[in-house]
Amino acid sequence: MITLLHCADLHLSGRSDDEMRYSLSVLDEIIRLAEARDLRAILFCGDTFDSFNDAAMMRNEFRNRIAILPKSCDVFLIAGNHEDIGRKDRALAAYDFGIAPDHIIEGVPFKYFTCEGFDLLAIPHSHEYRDYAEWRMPEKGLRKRIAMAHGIVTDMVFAGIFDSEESSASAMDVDLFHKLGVDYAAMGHIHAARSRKFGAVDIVYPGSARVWRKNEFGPRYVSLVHCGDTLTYELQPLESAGEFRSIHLFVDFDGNVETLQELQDLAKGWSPNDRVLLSFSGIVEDEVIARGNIQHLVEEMQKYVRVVDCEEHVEVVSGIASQLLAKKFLKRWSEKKPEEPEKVEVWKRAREIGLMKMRDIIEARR
Ligand SMILES: [Mn+2]
Repeated sequence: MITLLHCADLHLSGRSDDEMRYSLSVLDEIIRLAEARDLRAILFCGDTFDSFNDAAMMRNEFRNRIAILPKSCDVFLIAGNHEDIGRKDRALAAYDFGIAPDHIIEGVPFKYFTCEGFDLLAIPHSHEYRDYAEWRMPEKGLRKRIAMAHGIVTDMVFAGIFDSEESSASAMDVDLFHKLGVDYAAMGHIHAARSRKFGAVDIVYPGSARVWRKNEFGPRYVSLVHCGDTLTYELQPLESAGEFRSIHLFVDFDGNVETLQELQDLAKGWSPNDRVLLSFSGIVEDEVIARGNIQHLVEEMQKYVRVVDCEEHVEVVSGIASQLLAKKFLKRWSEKKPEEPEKVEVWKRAREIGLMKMRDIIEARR
């Protein structure tokens, strides 16, 4: 029994110092995993780099890490759609990534390898795969056949899983894997982890190996593929990748935001590698006070996680509290303060809704 590591969409990026440090820390973890597990191969299934320029720029960083791997661990890398960004007529294989140049697969429909303990069909990202019926490869023997590819498998389409980035790739038919006798399809491109068995083939998307952008929720994984007479796999979470978290915070009319203490308690369950989106919404009388509070909270939370993103949907209705209609409303409202603490939030929200209505009425009169 041998073990391979299937990793996808690492998106190594030099966009900023933090992005570079963070994305490389995930590669470091993958290399540590390979050492500890005595892996036979690592399969980088596309979008290993965020763009061709990132690949060129970060090749030394990549090579230094690959150099740590024991000689018994082979490395294969297929081009994804992101390696084509800014490619011009350049070839990845012309650069020294510390990988045997013929293990970098690009610019061909596919490449076939006979390895110790498994066969490998490597399919780089392409605009179409329709000619697969003509692909010729050796008769399947006893060894398991593993494919690595970057794109969408049409049969994996469930409502709502693709966004514009993901639907940019061309689709493959699951029949491609059936026809070519594939037992395990190591897929890249879809950033959420999902897998499904179709007949004899396991189609596995481990998801992006790191948080690449907003809304990539949940742990990030690589897949460990155990291959012998039988084939099994397990998704291994990557600690260094952290998680994306989104928290909605309410700004009240006076510009106060939820207390820092509550957020700090929540942060106890977070990892320093996490990325958190704080989105603020509410109606305020004075934006300067509200933004001061928001800024303070964001700065405090930056001590707990790698990145704090901030979205503000704050409406300003200045001077409304001095309007006669609003004054009456606010007087009534303050008299209705509920006794039960769990109802206070609803009561506060009623003030925002009421004041919004007031504003509409006042503006309509003008
Ligand atoms: Mn990707």
